[in-house]
Amino acid sequence: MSEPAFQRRGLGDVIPVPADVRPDPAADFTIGEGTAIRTAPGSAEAARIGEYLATLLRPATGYALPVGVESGEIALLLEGDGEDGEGEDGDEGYRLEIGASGVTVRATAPAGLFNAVQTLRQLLPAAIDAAGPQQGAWVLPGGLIVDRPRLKYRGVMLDIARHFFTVDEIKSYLDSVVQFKINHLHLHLTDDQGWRLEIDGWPRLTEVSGGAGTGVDGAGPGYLTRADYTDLVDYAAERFVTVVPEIDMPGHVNAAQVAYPELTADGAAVAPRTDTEVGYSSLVAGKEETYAFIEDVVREVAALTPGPYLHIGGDEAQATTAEDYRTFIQRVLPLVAKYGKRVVGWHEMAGVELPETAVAQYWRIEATDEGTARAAANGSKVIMSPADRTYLDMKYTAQSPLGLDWAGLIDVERAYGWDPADRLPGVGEDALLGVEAPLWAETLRSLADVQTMTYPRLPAVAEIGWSPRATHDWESFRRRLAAFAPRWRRQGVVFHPSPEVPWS
Ligand code: TNX
Repeated sequence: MSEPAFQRRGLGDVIPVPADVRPDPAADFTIGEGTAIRTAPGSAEAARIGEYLATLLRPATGYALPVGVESGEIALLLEGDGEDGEGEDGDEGYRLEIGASGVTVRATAPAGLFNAVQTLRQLLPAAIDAAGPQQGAWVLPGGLIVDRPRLKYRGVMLDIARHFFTVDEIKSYLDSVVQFKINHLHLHLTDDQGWRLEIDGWPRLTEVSGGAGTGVDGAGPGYLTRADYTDLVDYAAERFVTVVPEIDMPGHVNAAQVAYPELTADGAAVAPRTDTEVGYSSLVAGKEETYAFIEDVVREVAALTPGPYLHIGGDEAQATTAEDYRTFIQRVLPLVAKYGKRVVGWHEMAGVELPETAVAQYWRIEATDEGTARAAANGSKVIMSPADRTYLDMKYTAQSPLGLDWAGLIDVERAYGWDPADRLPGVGEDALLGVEAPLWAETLRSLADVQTMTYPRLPAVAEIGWSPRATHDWESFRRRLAAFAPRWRRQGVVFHPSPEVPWS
């Protein structure tokens, strides 16, 4: 590779760009043969994050990088930051000081230490991502970073219903997205073409609708057993990512009805679907069987999910009358609450009066949405996922072999050039829970396909969610983004080599 793998990095050369960066070029630190990692005494979490940092650095450096609580030039400490007061930076913030004699990270919570580790990784030369020992100087640029997120929720969504992705593929995806301080993974588990999560008492959901021939073009089989799902949730939690499970209803349910014909209006069997039509299936709002089914599913998903959210879809219910939609949503909202979860739904759900705790996810391309604005005025939070900016399944250009184009073409500048607080009238900064980039899988077949659509656009959405609005700058962003080419190549992450970015 021709790029300078050991080029010294600038202190602000990070995505998302940190809130406050004060370089001190006289205070560079070089990781050496004898460098050790010291973690907060008494904190198993800090020790685990220290070990995670060492695991990232050992292959390329070839150094032992022992982790302990006694001594070490790289310190990961849990405490108030002394100057601004305890807890000032919130759970995810951190303070990173790089000086000639060492590196000190201070955070009030383990999530902050983890975020600082992602920053440290990016501050090292690109060669750090090599699989084996490299000869060169592991210089960290000197100075101080004080960082915290603008928005609490920074998510990515993966559709495993249209095309199934395995636990290992999803784990690999998680490992790549956390580098950009993404902290929620929304799993779209069910749709017309497939049902991908095992549900106790309803075995045909996955036996039939997670079986051979399911998915777009019949590319299945595949589903997550309960153990798989738990394994994923744990893996995500170790990376400070909350899994948000989505069971889409009352539309997008053909796969459930294939498995259980009693969920249709007349109880007659329906055929499996492997095409990409939307808006033709619906659960039956006036049938008690519907709610018995939904309650079993919600109870099970809630029990398997430690995070606070349960996403009930609610989108594109064109086969449900407005009255039935209202009846249905009003029956399901209390069920989600009964099992201790906070409901999230696509913003169509906001056409129905919602409790303040409900979260609406805006996904359309229109400039206004009355229901979402009303929900925000009523105290509900909003996740911004406008399809014309954040949809990772939109083509980059008309020539993109993968993806759809119903929301337009989304190049990197388009993914970066917007602000979530300006997107919808009535939905300002205070109403935002955060941002999310959904990746629908109608055209995707492999992890490489997923990566190609995700990179380099996800970093744009991640920066919008994390970095202060005042730092927003396309020229700066594309220069910082360019530095990821050699990193992604070494990590085995495929990306679209967008010509807008001066790749190194
Ligand atoms: C709309 S976004 C959908 C999905 C499709 C997607 C394709 C949303 C809530 N519904 O069913 O997969 O467009 O871009």
